[in-house]
Amino acid sequence: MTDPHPALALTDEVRTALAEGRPVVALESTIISHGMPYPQNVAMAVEVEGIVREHGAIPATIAVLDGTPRVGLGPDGLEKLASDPDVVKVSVRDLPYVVARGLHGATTVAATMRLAAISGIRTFVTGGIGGVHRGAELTMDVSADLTELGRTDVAVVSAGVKSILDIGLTLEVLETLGVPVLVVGHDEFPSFYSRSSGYGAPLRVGSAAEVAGVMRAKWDLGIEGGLVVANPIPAADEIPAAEMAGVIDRALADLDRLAIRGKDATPYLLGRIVELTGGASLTANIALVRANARLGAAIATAYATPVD
Ligand code: PSU
Ligand code: MN
Repeated sequence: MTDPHPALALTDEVRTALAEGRPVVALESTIISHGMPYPQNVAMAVEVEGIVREHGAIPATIAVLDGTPRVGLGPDGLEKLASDPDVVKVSVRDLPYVVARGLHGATTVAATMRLAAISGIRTFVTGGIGGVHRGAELTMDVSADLTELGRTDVAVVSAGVKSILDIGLTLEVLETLGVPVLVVGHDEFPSFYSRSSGYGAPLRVGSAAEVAGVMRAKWDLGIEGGLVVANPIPAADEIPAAEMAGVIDRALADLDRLAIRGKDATPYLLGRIVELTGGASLTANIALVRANARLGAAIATAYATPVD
């Protein structure tokens, strides 16, 4: 059995599953290192891998350890990413440096998509994707996650985008890049903590099988690039958008006051929101990731075993 790329280290389990055409779900690691506090982050990472397995797919958490991009991690790797402050946040532009220097890196949605695609994994589960930041007309802060969605063939399951971003502009850029935005079972695009955002669902689908059908149709036509699969947070776990608005405005004001920019902006905002909500946002965040893991496993299974 040959590896998909000499620079990548796949676990035996992931390599075998891919070679046999069995469903595999990629998971990102910046959500672990820079998205949630320790130790809830490692507990979440272990639990989500378990949910993917219970729903019939193989989990492949992706990160860089000692300069080697890894597809599939053991418990020690997850613990290191969760607890070691020297782990670097790695988007696509950072990958070459972190690999060349032999560093540890946690991959963002963009970098995880790229490594998943090289490995032959087409389904990826996370919490929220990056997008166009508020005020981007001046700062030009637009996440490389969007660039990658425009060119790399992976379906990304998320609960939409947080309103730390400009949701309307994020949807506009996704449209420009030719990225299908599918909302599962809902008429509105969700805003992470809330099922609503004030923006309609660009496309609505009813099931994992339908998502898999759109993935196949896109790539069979030779249309390169990813898909956004937005899974609204379960109603029981929702925090109303109006309740989050004040918290988010305060976090954005603090960001401004501290003049935090570039790759540090998103991790700062995520951490500040957890502080300002006294942990309530973290509970909601973990709940939506669980729901996304269930949906992602179902999509990977439907994509691996077409019924038609
Ligand atoms: N949004 C979240 N949780 C996250 C992230 C974004 O709600 O953990 C992380 C993801 O790894 C995402 C990255 O890919 O932040 C985007 O960072 P930036 O905005 O710097 O591109
Ligand atoms: Mn940015």
